[in-house]
Amino acid sequence: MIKDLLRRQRIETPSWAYGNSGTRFKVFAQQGVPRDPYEKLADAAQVHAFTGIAPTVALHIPWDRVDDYAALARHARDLGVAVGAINSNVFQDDDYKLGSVTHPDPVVRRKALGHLLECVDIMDATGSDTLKLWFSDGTNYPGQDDIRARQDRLAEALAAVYERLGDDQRFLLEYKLFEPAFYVTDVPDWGTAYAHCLKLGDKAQVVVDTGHHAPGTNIEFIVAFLLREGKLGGFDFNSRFYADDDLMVGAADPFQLFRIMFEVIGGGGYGPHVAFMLDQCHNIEPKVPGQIRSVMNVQEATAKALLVDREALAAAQRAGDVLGANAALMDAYNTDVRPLLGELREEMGLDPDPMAAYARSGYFEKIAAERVGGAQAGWGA
Ligand code: LRH
Ligand code: MN
Repeated sequence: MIKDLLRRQRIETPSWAYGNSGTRFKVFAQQGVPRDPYEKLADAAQVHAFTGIAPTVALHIPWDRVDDYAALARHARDLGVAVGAINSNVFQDDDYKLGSVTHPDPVVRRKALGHLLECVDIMDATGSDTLKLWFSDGTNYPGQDDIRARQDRLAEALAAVYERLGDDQRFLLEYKLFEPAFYVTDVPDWGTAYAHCLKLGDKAQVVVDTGHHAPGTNIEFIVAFLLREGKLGGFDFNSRFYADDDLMVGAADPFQLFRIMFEVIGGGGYGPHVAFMLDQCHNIEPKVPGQIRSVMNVQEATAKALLVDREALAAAQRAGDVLGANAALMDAYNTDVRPLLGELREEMGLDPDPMAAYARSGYFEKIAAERVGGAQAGWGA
C-alpha cells in the first residue's frame, strides 16, 4: 500500500539547478556544468535514472531559450524525461527596474506581458501544461509608487495570460515576502496570490515556495488552507535557515517538510494535480548529486507522512488527547524509512543507494571531461 503510493511519487527538477549559481558575492563555477538546455536535460535524466521518481524538468525562459522547443522536448523524451513547467522571467531586463507587469509605463507592461504570452507559446511547443509566474515586482521606498494601482496593473496582466491559456493549461502564481524589492513586493504572500487566482478561475492556482515566507510562518497551515480551497497548484521545494537561501529541501528543516507532506496527503494533494517541483541552487555542492539527495529528502518525508496512523490520530484528536495525537505524528516522523525506500528502489529495478550508485557510474567524470569550452550555464544575471 505505502510502496504503491511512493512508486507513484513525481518530483520535478529545475533546469537552473544544474547550472552555476551563487549570491551577489560570488558565483563559484564548477567542472562539468552544462552549457545548454540539452546538457541540462541530460543531467536531469541522471537524477530520474537513479531515483525513478523525477521524470520532468522545469525550464526557465530565457535561460533555456532554444530555436526549436519541440526538438528540445523530443530530446527530453529520448532521455526518458519530459519538459515540465515553463518559468517566465521578467526580473532580469533593465526595463523592469521599476517593475514588469506593474510598471508605471504601459510600454514596459506590454513588453512584460509579451514575454508571458511567449512562454505560453513555448508550452504549446513542448507540451507543457503549467506556466509558473513569479514577479520580482515591488518598490524600495514608501511613496515610490501607488500600491493599489500596481495591483490593478498586475490583475490586468494576469487576466490577459489567463485568457491565452489553453483548456488543459494552467498558471501557478508564486509569492515571495521580499527580495529583490525591500519595501513592497506586489505578490508578497499566499493571500495576495490566492485572491488574484480566485478572481480568475480554475486555471489559476498558487505555488508555495518554501523559502518565500517570513521566519516563523506555519507553511503547512497555508498548504492545508489552499488545498481546502482547491487552489494549491504546486510547490517550489527548497530549505532555508534565514531568507530565500534555496538550499536542498529538507536540509535545514526536515521536520517542516514532513509536516507539509502530512498536510498534503491529508488534504488530498498527493497526486498529479499538485506539482512537486524543486527550486534550488547548488552554490558550493555538486549539482547532480545535490538533486538526487533532494529528491530522496522529499521521498523520505513523504514515506514518514504516509506512515502516520491516521485512525489512532483521529481518535486521539476526538478524545482531546493532546499528547496522544502528537505522538501519532512523532512516531511516524521518528521512523527510519531508509530500509523501506531501499527495498522499494530494488523492486523498481534501481540501486537501493542512489547517491553511491551515481558516484560509481562515472557520469561526473564523463561530463567533466566532455564539457570543456563554451559558456557554462548560469543565471546570466
Ligand atoms: C524566485 C524564484 C522563482 C524562480 C527563481 C529561480 O526567488 O523562487 O521561483 O523563478 O527563484
Ligand atoms: Mn521559486
